[in-house]
Amino acid sequence: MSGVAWHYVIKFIITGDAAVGKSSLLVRLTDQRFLANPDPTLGVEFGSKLITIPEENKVVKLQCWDTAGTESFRSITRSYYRGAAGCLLVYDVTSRQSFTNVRTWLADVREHADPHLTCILVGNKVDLCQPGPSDTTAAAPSSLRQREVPTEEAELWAKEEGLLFVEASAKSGENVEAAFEVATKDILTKIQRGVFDDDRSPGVKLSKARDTDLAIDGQPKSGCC
Ligand SMILES: Nc1nc2c(ncn2[C@@H]2O[C@H](COP(=O)(O)OP(=O)(O)OP(=O)(O)O)[C@@H](O)[C@H]2O)c(=O)[nH]1
Ligand SMILES: [Mg+2]
Repeated sequence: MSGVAWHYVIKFIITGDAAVGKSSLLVRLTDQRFLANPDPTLGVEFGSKLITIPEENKVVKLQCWDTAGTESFRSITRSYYRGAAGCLLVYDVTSRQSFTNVRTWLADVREHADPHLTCILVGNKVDLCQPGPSDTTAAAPSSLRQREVPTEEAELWAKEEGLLFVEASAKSGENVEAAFEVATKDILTKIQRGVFDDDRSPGVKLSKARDTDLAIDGQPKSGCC
């Protein structure tokens, strides 16, 4: 694929408590797979993915910085907040503590990131509280866990804080790409309104290619030699 087969590059950060599934969400997005025993992230990890937003007729390259949830890495991970245009603020729907702690993560992001950054609250691991014998992606009955954060409560808090919201599962893949898409659409709207631009916003980069050289399937329209 051509190196210029995108309209925008958008920088995302992924934050939240340790073990809520940040790296798993990124691996699901970029590699469409789930690791049962991933190593905890040491500092930051990076992943990239091209997505298409058909409604906007745009191809967007997501550059995602997946940060460690462990406290000892905070000063390193904070330095990656600067310049991000999007943030996935992740908690585990079976952990009340991880939801309580997203307040601290959000405060941290607001202190160190672009004030116009788009933030989406992601309640991960919904598969753990979804029984259903016909649903192969749901947890086996023995591994079912109690949901500790009701959807309505998280949704309400997200609304109060001006965040987008989705529940997802890195294990089943449910809503993973959708979380990034919803946030990306919001960022594209901000670009159109002039909130983000190429000069002032390091988290957003515009393609130098002409629009006519790009197709929404991510492939260049011409120059196939
Ligand atoms: N059932 C289930 N388990 C998940 C899901 N996402 C992650 N996990 C598991 O949760 C554990 C932690 O996942 P990670 O992706 O390493 O969590 P993290 O937030 O990146 O953790 P740190 O890097 O330490 O901050 C692993 O055992 C994963 O397999 C999910 O959607 N469902
Ligand atoms: Mg991780």
